[in-house]
Amino acid sequence: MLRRIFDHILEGDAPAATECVQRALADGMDPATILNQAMIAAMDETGRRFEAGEIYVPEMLVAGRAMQSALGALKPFLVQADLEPLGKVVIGTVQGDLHDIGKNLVALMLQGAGFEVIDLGTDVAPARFVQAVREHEPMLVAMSALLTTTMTNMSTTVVALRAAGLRDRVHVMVGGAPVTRQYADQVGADMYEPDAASAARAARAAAKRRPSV
Ligand code: B1M
Repeated sequence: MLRRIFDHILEGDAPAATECVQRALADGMDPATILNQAMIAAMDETGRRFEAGEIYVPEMLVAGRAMQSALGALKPFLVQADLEPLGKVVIGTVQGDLHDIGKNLVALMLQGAGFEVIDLGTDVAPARFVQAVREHEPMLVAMSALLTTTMTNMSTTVVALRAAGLRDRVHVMVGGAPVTRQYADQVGADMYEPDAASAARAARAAAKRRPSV
């Protein structure tokens, strides 16, 4: 079943991928295994094939759509309804970047961990992050980037938060494939997390302490 989910996502067959995920869950398969071993593995293989020139942007796009659709089937298993609210998180993919699968996964896990998530979507300009912090007063700003050319906008956003006098009121977490802990330190973020599950754990821990700048 994992192999079939992997193949359907790679082929961009959203209905088949979603149906297989539903069947795997109904058979009692662990959601994290489905996510990591089939779904994220299929995205990695898509990226490998794209880099090797074996597929092009349209194929990558349909694989991404199949992934999003299959993630929908996983959602009820990743979000627990009975957790106490822990505060608000403003999340978005940084300016210039349209990748949202990882960001959506992080948003889902944060929701599952008990946060109210304000999702600003993709291609989020620093000024929009600033505006959302003013409006919603979150405890955490979470930024995702998938491109080496856009990750620099994490720094621009931190600078904008600082200029608006808001940086010391929020924790800042960054993540996404090209981002590292060292890069997070460099851009003035408080936290770097490599995946959605660890992002949710770190956010829960951060909710218990004041932001440090
Ligand atoms: Co794009 N793309 N893409 N793409 N794409 C990559 C990222 C790439 C690595 C492919 C490759 O060449 N191997 C490459 C980037 C190279 C680089 O910069 N180093 C690339 C490129 C080049 C491009 C374009 C420039 C292609 C072009 O037009 N010539 C273009 C850029 C468009 C833009 O953004 N301006 C482009 C477009 C696209 C699509 C639109 C077709 C599509 C996106 C669809 C969508 O997101 N709705 C797409 C896809 C699907 C990919 C790959 C194949 C898959 C990305 C993905 O969803 N992975 C990708 C290759 C790859 O990643 N292996 C690739 C699964 C997802 C769950 O992982 O987002 O890493 P990820 O999230 C992880 C962690 O990183 C972490 O948690 C998740 C796991 O639990 N995480 C966080 C993410 N955000 C976090 C935030 C946190 C904490 C953890 O805290 C706040």
